[in-house]
Amino acid sequence: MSEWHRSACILCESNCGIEIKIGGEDGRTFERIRGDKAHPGSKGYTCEKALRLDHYQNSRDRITSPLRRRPDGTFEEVDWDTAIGEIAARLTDIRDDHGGDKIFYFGGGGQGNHLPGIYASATRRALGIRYRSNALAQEKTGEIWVNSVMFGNYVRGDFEHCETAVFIGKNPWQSHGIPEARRTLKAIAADPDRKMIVIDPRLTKTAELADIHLRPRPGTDAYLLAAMAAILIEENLVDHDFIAGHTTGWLELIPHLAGVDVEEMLQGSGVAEAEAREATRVIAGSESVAVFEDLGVQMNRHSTLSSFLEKLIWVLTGNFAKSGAQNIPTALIPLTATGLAKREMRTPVAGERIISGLVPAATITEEILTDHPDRYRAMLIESANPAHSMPDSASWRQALDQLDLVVVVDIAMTETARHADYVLPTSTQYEKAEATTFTFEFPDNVFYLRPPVLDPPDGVLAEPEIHARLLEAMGLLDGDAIGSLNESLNESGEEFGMNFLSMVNSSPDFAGMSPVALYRTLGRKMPQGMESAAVLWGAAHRLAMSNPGAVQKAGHDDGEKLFEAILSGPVVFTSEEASASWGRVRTQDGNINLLVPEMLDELAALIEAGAPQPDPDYPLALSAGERRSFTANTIFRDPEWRKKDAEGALRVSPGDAGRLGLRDGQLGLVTTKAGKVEVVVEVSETMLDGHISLPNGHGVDYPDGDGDRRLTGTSTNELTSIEDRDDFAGTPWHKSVPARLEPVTVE
Ligand SMILES: Nc1nc2c(c(=O)[nH]1)N[C@H]1C(S)=C(S)[C@@H](COP(=O)(O)OP(=O)(O)OC[C@H]3O[C@@H](n4cnc5c(=O)[nH]c(N)nc54)[C@H](O)[C@@H]3O)O[C@H]1N2
Ligand SMILES: Nc1nc2c(c(=O)[nH]1)N[C@H]1C(S)=C(S)[C@@H](COP(=O)(O)OP(=O)(O)OC[C@H]3O[C@@H](n4cnc5c(=O)[nH]c(N)nc54)[C@H](O)[C@@H]3O)O[C@H]1N2
Ligand code: SF4
Ligand SMILES: [Mo]
Repeated sequence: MSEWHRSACILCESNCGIEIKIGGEDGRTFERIRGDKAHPGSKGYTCEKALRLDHYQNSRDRITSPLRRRPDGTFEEVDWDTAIGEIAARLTDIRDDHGGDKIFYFGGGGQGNHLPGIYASATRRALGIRYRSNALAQEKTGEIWVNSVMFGNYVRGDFEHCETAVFIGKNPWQSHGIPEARRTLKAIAADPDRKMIVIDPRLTKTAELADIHLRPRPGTDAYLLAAMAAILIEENLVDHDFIAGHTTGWLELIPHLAGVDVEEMLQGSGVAEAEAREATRVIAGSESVAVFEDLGVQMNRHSTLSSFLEKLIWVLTGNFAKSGAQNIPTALIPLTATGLAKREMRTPVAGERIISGLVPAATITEEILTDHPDRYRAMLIESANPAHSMPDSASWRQALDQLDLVVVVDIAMTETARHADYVLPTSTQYEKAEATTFTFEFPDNVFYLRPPVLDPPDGVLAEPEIHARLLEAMGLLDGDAIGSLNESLNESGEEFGMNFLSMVNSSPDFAGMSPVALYRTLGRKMPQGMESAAVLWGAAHRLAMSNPGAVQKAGHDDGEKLFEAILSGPVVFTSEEASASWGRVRTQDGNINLLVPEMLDELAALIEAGAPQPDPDYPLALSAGERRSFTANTIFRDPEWRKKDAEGALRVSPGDAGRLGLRDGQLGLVTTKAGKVEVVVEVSETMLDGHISLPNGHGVDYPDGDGDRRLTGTSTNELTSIEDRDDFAGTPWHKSVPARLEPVTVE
């Protein structure tokens, strides 16, 4: 019998609410999927990808037994006690011999699951793990740093209500990331009183809807944005009242921007001056402007500087803390560490800047492939596939093989898992309660704890159970504390709450371990499959204490009521006025800080360097990893999920194709410093001359019906290099990899 179940899509940060009809012979097939109209965030919206989620749930690559590597590199199945016992012993030895800080933690969650990382924080704390990273450290860390310095917090644009929407290196028609993306874009395009500005070298689906489309040459946004900031000053388009009332550093900033030669900067980006001036005037003349910068600038040259300039443009025009502009949403659990660290942390070998607690993704393998005494010795990888997703896959394979111990927690046998010593199989995101911290809605912010829709198969464990067992096996979970908490839980919820709070307050060690402690106590009282929700009890109480007004305005009297609401389905957890954002600006004086010396130095260096010069060996800029209709990182492994673009074509402009003698559908050879691949060429009017592009998420292998593994498409990180990265944040330049292209001649 088929039944509908409520859940959410796990393919991008929008996490749209869905309903899944489960049926099939085994009662485990996702037969149909539709948008959940009752979800307060997505209101029934989905894109075409959600309908394919059966390829995630019922993948042939699923693992259902712990695996241990044999000396010959093959894997054997072992039982959980053996796996946990051996891993615990080896982690303990590595900690004793080299220090817990030589054990590296990577991952913690993907697009749909952030609870593993929260439970893992207990394991990190218990083992003394100091260095960690995840996908954010190859895209968002530059922006996070700028946000911390300017606002002391994380900001997001309100596209639903803005007069003007600006997308910089962001293609929400395909990548989403704003609520009900396509509906929102179409509404802006259809309204003559609203405007859309897109900055992208490519004529994307989003750009087709735009009023103004600026097409910088790949990797040159900093030049364009510097020119736009300078135009604001030159034409006196800034909001003087806002600047005087809410910012610090304006007078000192002026000479830095007044010194920018608009014409020269625009030559650096290839954008016509009239277009850049028009876009700047539209921004300055709008009642409200929402801005989204994404991978096109964040995985590119001068990315941190571009983030700074982007934010200057909307701050100087007064677009903060109001409807339709930038705001600071509340968080049940913050996705990033906001506010500035008291002391700047650096990585142990390369001395790179650590932002938001994350080691730059591009530096990790350098700090393993060395004989430096402080190199990382072991890695715990959870819900991530760095050997495919991080820059320079070859260096990852080598680094993983060199480590003393690699443990991977995943649902599938991934490119990364193949280099592990132990692979621990976990339940899918539809077999356990899951949630994300991608809660950026404003002013009504939504959290969704999805209950499981299927039972897990025998042989897998959810991540909180894995962490709890590991800590117990290492003797690092305080049994007396757990016993005392369980006793008070038998008394009453209130008793438990008081006991828990006093333990957290009196012992930092216990506080660090508290997610697993909650799981081992409160988790046991939760309905089956909901145990991993335990940690949200603490989060709900914390938020209700720190922001009672917004929680109550959303209809929850206190932390306990909020937790109950979270257990019942998708919920608006805070509701507030736009001006509330001011209360969350955490700079020293509560004003927005305009003067960021590190970025002004980078701006001076950019001006000094002049327009970028093409490399004759690699005359093209390759965007390695464009979002298309049928890409979803490596969440789907089965290539059958794609209805089109099965091989992931390389897009080339008609001009370049003509010059290179390439026809549509022909094979081309792409060469970069790091490697060469043969690809199918798609001649596309959407491309700017000099710019070529490959999709993300391709190039994974998958067993066919006979169990033979077949590789489909190009794995872009076979073509990327770790040294091509932002000087400041260490984020890679994936969107403008120097490349050349030639036809493949068939003998
Ligand atoms: N379909 C689909 N959607 C996804 C994902 C997916 O895998 N597939 N992944 C999700 C994830 S993890 C993320 S982080 C987001 C990313 O979402 P986006 O950042 O929107 O995705 P991309 O297509 O990688 O890059 C955006 C745009 O940058 C442009 N670009 C390239 N070079 C430059 C440049 O030099 N300057 C400018 N201004 N633009 C440039 C590209 O042409 C592209 O249109 O998408 C999410 N949504
Ligand atoms: N060249 C290039 N590289 C890129 C990009 C690009 O544009 N160009 N984009 C980058 C971006 S923006 C991102 S976000 C990263 C993403 O890269 P990663 O963070 O590595 O994420 P995914 O590819 O989504 O892999 C997620 C893993 O989680 C596993 N998984 C799924 N469900 C569960 C679960 O419930 N528990 C556990 N433990 N595991 C689970 C999946 O099987 C998969 O192995 O890729 C990046 N890599
Ligand atoms: S926008 Fe599409 S991929 Fe993203 S969560 Fe919604 S349905 Fe899934
Ligand atoms: Mo991402």
